[in-house]
This record gives sequence, structure tokens and C-alpha cells, in this order.
Amino acid sequence: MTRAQFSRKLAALTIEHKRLIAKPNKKAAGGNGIFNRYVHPVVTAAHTPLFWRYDLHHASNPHLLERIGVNAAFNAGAIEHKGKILLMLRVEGSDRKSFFAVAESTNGIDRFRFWDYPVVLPETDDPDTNVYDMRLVRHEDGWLYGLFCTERKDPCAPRTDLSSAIAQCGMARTKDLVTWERLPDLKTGSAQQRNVVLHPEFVQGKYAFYTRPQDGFIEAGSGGGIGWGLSDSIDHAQINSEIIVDDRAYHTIKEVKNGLGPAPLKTAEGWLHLAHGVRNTAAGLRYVLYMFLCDLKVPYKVIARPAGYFIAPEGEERVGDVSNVVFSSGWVMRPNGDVLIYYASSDTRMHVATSTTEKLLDYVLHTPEDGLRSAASVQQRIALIDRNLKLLKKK
Ligand code: M1P
Repeated sequence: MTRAQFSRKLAALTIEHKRLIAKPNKKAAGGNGIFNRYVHPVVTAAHTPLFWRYDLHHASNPHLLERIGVNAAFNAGAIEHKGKILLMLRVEGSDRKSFFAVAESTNGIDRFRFWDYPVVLPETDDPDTNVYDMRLVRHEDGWLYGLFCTERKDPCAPRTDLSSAIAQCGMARTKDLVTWERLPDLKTGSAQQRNVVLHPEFVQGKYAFYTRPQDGFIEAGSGGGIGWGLSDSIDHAQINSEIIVDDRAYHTIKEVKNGLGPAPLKTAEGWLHLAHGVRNTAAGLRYVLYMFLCDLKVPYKVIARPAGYFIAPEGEERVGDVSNVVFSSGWVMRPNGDVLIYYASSDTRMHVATSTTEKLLDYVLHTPEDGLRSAASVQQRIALIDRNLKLLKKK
């Protein structure tokens, strides 16, 4: 490619990229009244800067080839920081390694732009093979924590087994989301941990964690359920006893496993939780999002449990690297009560849904609980039909 051709191709790539970043987003039509979906994903692999992927020098890249590809951008933590909405994305390179990178937007709905550099996350003495799914929490101790999954090859796996891995909770803290201090991994009694989240307040003077104990890398085994435990210290966090806050259950949306999404939102009625539930199907695992509410003073006590899912994959969300998955690790409650819910679809891209604290509490407090039997579900529906028909007949 001549220098002139190179410049023309680069200009075209740049225009295309700028157009993508500047594309306005809008509410999708329809919906169930509880939340609004949006027409476009908010962040995709294509949103990553061109200078992360291309060598922009004609001398060393005369064909303007993409040198280091990006496969996906998903499972983001979220926080409001200095008047901007920041997403802490799980960016996955084409080499399958994930890393963290911040993208910011003014309104949280569109025009997300990546910061120039990804996060440089310090390692511990036992280097991570892969890191992913960071939940951001502004703790009352004054630090901003990122809890994430750190994955390493299982040292006990037979030589021929190159897939078995150990997942644990990695922890880091920052004041500015640029410079990070790595803390030792969380210690618990469980063989594996994923989806660990720090509660934003001290409980009984201790750091409180939501956990997800599991026996195997994929299967929850005898573990599973969203757990809860306290640690005296955050510098060497250790949970000696875990209790299960929200268990999985037969023939529900969380039969195979579940895990907490972002840290809970503090509302007048209780701690509002968003989580994912997984069930098995002939087509593989299906991940949906669900909600529950916990007592303000006793955050490990569930006080409302609407049945079924809150968000399930729809349309293009159903297809991706791991299809039929929605997964959330970030949301933001604005001072006016608006809630920005960030969710990834099929381990590929990020979306936003919007609602309000008022609507979410209404949903959580007034949706019937799972009766766990078809007959119970029919009775719940008949109660609704009866009330509605009485009203309709009066008219
Ligand atoms: O592939 C779906 C999700 O699988 C894992 O979540 P969980 O441990 O709850 O099954 C994680 O790897 C997550 O990143 C991924 O989105």
C-alpha cells in the first residue's frame, strides 16, 4: 500500500470508528413497564480505540493490518465518578485473555469512549492467567474496590487436561481508577469462588462479602447459591464461615447456579439486588437476570423474592460467543432515583436498560414469589385474572 492509500484507508477507519462512538442511542419500543431496553448496545469490541488494535505506522504496517484483535467487550462493572458514568469493561483480546478497561459517557446511554490505556492491574506472587468480571464498589472506608475473578490453571489437573482451572476472588483498590493497589486474593473455605461482591458498608464492624462457593470451575456442585461472609480485614481478607443468602432451587431460573451481579443498591425498603440465574436446556445453559430485596439492617436476610426472571436474552442478545446469556456486574442509581442497569449479552457486548428505584421496588415487592409448582403458578394467575375481570365487567 502506498503512503497515500494507507492514509486514505486509515481516514476511512477513523471516520467509521468516530461514527460508531457518536451514534445516539434511544429507548426501544415496547417493554413491560418495569424497565426500558435500548436500540443499540452501549459498548462492543468495535468501540475499542483503533490505536489499541492497529499499528498506525506505514513503515511497520504498510498494509494497515489489524495487529492485535479485540474479540469482545462485556460483563462491565459500573460507577458514577466525577459526573461521568464509567464502565469497567471486561475486554477480551483475540488471544482469549481478558483485561479491564474503562469507558466513560456523560449520560450513561450512549457515546461511551475508552480511556487511552487499559487498566494495569498489579499481579500477586501467583500470577493470574485470566482476570474478568470486575464489580466496582465505593466502600464507606473511602476506597473504591474492584473485585474480580482471577483464574489460574488447576495445578492438580492431569498433564493432558489443559482446561481445568481454579477461579478465585481477586481484589484491588484505587482512588482514581487509574492507579490500582492489588490486595491478596480473598480466602474462603470453598475450592472455587466466582461472582464475589463487596458490600458497600461495614456490617458488625467488618467487611462483608457476597460469595458464590462452588466445587468445580463450571459446576456449582455441592456449593452454589449466593453466600455471605464477614472478614476482619480487607488487606488480608478471609471469610471463615459462609452462609447462603439466596439458594438455587429445583425447576426455577436458578436451578443449576446463580451469582450476584453488582453490589446492591441501598433503598428505603431494603438492599436491592440484581443477580444471574442459570438453568440447563437441551441447547445448553441459559443465563437470565433476577432481583431480590434484603433487609436494610440484616443485609443477608431476603425480604422479597419475585419469581422468575427480570431480564432474559432477547433478539440479537441471544447470540454470541456464549449464546443465550445475559449477565450483569454493574448498575448505577442516580440521585433522582433513575437506575442505569448495565448487562452483557452472550459474553459479547454491553447494553443498558433504564428504570427507576420506585419501579424496581414496586416490581420486587409486588411480583408473587415462585410457588415452585405449576398449580401454584395457576392460582397466582387466577387471582390476577379474577381481580381484573371484576374491574373490566364493572366498566
Ligand atoms: O459464560 C457465561 C458466564 O459464565 C461465568 O459465570 P458463572 O460463574 O456464574 O457461571 C463467568 O465466566 C461469566 O464471566 C460468564 O459471562
